[in-house]
Parts: sequence; structure tokens; C-alpha cells
Amino acid sequence: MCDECGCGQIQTSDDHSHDHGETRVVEIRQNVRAANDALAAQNRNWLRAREVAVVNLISSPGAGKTTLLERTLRELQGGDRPLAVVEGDQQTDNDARRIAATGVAVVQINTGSACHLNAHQVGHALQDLDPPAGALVFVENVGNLICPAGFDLGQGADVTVLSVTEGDDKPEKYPEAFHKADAMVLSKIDLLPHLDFDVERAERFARALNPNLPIFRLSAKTGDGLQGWLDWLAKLT
Ligand SMILES: Nc1nc2c(ncn2[C@@H]2O[C@H](COP(=O)(O)OP(=O)(O)O)[C@@H](O)[C@H]2O)c(=O)[nH]1
Ligand SMILES: [Mg+2]
Repeated sequence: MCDECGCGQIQTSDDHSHDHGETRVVEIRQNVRAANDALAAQNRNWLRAREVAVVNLISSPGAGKTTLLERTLRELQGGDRPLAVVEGDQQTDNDARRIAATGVAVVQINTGSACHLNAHQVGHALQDLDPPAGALVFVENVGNLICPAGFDLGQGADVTVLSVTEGDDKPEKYPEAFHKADAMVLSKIDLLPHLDFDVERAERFARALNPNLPIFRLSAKTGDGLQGWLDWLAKLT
């Protein structure tokens, strides 16, 4: 399978030399998406029947998804809502081990050469986790702002995390991740004094794509701004 371009074609050599005739590529991509969408719909029905909420976290590598999750889980633990996490990375179980250290149930998915989680993988992870009714499940998608935005997993909410170290133009450059988000987290705000990141500019770009987008400016390190994020999560069903 050609994972390099995400077209779903069988790769016949190492040099990515298979036919990219426009019509074939479009047809096969549509088939891959349709199969994924069908499984995502199954996941969504399964989750609704159980009244389990799933939040899909999307960001560039290193934007602070796992750190935000560690902090969020520690804040929410001991509450009345069961918690669980699905971790997605190309390799390693580093993030799953970080989450496991909080005491929250976690399943790690390694996607190999693929740049996003898919509904099939997440469906299996959910069955392994077997979240009880009313649970809140976080999915940490593979780190990049492009592929994860294009693949439905059956989640109830998408959250795009943008860190202040990435530059304030990223919502403009990678619109899909911001256009389809249900919320945006602007992370690592403790670092703002050291950077020329223009918060208003970043938020203006994001809201040009998604006018009612809730945006939480926070630092998982210091805890600044965390409460608004926790209040938003509490309302998810
Ligand atoms: N200063 C600061 N650093 C952070 C914050 N959140 C995460 N980091 C650091 O950013 C790096 C990447 O974080 P990680 O959570 O692994 O990012 P992920 O790849 O998106 O999961 C680590 O070195 C974290 O310690 C924050 O709020 N403030
Ligand atoms: Mg991570």
C-alpha cells in the first residue's frame, strides 16, 4: 500500500513509481475514505449507545497533546466520570507509558508508516478499553496537522492543539484542522514572553475558518487557563 502519498494504491517499487493517473487515484482514495467512514459510523453508533464521549486531539508533533492529557487526566481523576485514552503514534509506546503513569486506562496504536489513525484501529482500541457508560475517552492522533483532519474515527469532538512555538500563521497554512475543529487549544502560553507569536493573529486566522470556534489559551505546565478547558470537557456528552 502506498502510504507515502496516502492514495491507497499498491506500491510496486521503492521509488514510488506507480501510476498516478488522476482518475484512478481519485477513485481509490474515495474507496479508502468510504470504507473508513462506514467504520467510523459504526464506532459512533457504539459510542452513542454507551453514552461515551470521544475527543480526538490533533496537532503538530510536540505541540503538547500528551502533556495536556496528563494534566487534564490528573485534574479530572476522582470525579464521577470514567476516563480512558487511545494513543496514536507511528512508533513507540512512550505516550501510553506516560498516560499509564496517571493510572488511566490506555491503549497504544502504532501506525507504522501511516500519518493518521483510522476508524478500524480506533474501533478495536475502544473494544479493548471497554469504557463504561458516561466515560470520557481521549484519542491522541498521530502528530501532524494534515492527515488526521481527513479521517473520521467516530469521535464526538475534534480539538486542534496549536502551540505558541509553532508560529501564528499555522491556522492559515493548515486550514482543515482548524475548519473542522470543535475547539482549539492554544498551548504553552507560559512561553509567550520569549516569542514573537501574535495570539490575536493566530486566533483571527482560526476564526476566519471557523467563526464560533472556542479557543482555550492555556499552559499545561503552569495550569494557567486550564479551567475553561476543563469546563468545556465537562459539557461533552
Ligand atoms: N513550556 C511548556 N512546555 C510544554 C507545555 N506542554 C508541553 N510542553 C513541552 O513540549 C514538549 C512536547 O510535549 P508533548 O506533550 O510530548 O507533545 P505531543 O507530541 O503533542 O504529545 C515536551 O518537552 C513538553 O514538556 C507547556 O504548557 N509549557
Ligand atoms: Mg504525544
